[in-house]
Amino acid sequence: MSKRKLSRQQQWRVDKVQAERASRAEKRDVRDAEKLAAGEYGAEQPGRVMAHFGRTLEVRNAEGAPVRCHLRANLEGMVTGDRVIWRAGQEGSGVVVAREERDTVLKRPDARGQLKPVAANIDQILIVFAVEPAPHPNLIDRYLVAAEATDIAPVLVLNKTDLLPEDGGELGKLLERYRALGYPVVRTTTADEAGLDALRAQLEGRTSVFVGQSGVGKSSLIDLLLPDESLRIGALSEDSRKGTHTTTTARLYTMNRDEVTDGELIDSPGIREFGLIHLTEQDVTDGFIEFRPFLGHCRFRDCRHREEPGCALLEAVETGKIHPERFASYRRILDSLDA
Ligand SMILES: Nc1nc2c(ncn2[C@@H]2O[C@H](COP(=O)(O)OP(=O)(O)OP(=O)(O)O)[C@@H](O)[C@H]2O)c(=O)[nH]1
Ligand SMILES: [Mg+2]
Ligand SMILES: [Zn+2]
Repeated sequence: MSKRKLSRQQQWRVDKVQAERASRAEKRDVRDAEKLAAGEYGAEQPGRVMAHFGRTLEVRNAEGAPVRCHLRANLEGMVTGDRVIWRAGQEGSGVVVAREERDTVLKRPDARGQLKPVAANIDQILIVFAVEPAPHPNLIDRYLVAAEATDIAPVLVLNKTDLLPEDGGELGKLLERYRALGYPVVRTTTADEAGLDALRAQLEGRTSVFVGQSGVGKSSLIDLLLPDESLRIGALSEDSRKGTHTTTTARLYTMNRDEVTDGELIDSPGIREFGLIHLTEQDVTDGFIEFRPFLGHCRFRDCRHREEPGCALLEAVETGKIHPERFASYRRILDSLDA
């Protein structure tokens, strides 16, 4: 009895908070509408979302300058990289009134497993990993599967090569394996220019999002590529070896050369694990690109590539056409989908 009463009271409180929120949004909308009608906002113009903080956005105007904008209450879910229509208000701020169609969007599951957009209108995903903190065994495969499922081209970047042993170590070998599969790979270190030049060449003329574990050096690399910007970089402490989540929100930067835009870079917060629970078994299979020539050649049409006789994938592993570690990684990802 008392329990029910309490929950009714809780419900009432939740309703009240929601009603207040809606009424605030409504008031703001009415205010916007009045201002728009009164001509207090300028003409519609295109812009690009550089970063967002709740319902406040930083929009880049046509001249490349940042404008702080708020969002009309009927608009939701803007992300860094979105192309928008906005109108200038007084005092240098503005209001975003519409979002244009997205060419591409990178999504990832949040802590509760809900799929959330991270960045929009991007051409390539830079999967950054490092000698320290060392990648979990199948982290790179998980990123690649996620990238293949979005149709945005992935690029592998091994950073902190200054910490590699002379012979390149296990990670050096691993990287070559991915190069052999056809993925572009770049080795970098903030300690010298050679790798940065290769990275710059890979970024030119494209919009790229940097993803990867916290502490691998995403912000450090972008900071070096953009002499005019200064990014927050993780402290060099014992703790930062584990990654400290220094970057907290995705932000778009413009790479210029001779005053001409020559590529766009999006820094993103590091993540512990790239969950793939939003993908189907088929998506995961398709995400292993070297499996493709063998798919459809198993004896059984519904082969799940476990122990079935006449499985073309298992045969390819036997004959060395598919690397056994990649296949083991595939199995592990499938098992994690069931969990
Ligand atoms: N030795 C070495 N250290 C590096 C290199 N690149 C970055 N670091 C260091 O790695 C640490 C983490 O760098 P960040 O750039 O903050 O890493 P991040 O990937 O942006 O991390 P989050 O923002 O938390 O996702 C800092 O202490 C950097 O100085 C490198 O090439 N070599
Ligand atoms: Mg960072
Ligand atoms: Zn099979």
